[in-house]
Amino acid sequence: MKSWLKIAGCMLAAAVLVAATDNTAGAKEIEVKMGADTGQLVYVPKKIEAAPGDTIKWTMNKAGPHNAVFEGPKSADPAVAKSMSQTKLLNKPKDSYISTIPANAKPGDYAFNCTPHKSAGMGGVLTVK
Ligand SMILES: [Cu+2]
Repeated sequence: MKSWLKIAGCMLAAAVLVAATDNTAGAKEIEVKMGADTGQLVYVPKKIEAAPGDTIKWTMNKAGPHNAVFEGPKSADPAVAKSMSQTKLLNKPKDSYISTIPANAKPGDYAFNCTPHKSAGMGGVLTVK
């Protein structure tokens, strides 16, 4: 009985340790609509705040085709910007893809835009905390 308690205590301590050190434990998914419900060429929202390990779900909404390409030179870490980029154009409402913010992503701003609508101002900024 006593040793059973000891084992249970160790397991609990290990579980607490894992929860405290795993920074993906509280990862969240942020949904970004591509194209406003009213048909404007914008991302909704266009300002995103997230942490390493979080994911961004880009969903085609209105007035496609759209994509979501991060700009290396306007990002805190160009390699991370490239890894999160979604170059494929989506045209069908509700089609989506997911970008994961790497665990080692450098904090700072990452600018993104839509290739066909960049000149129309379709862009946004992800701030990694
Ligand atoms: Cu677009």
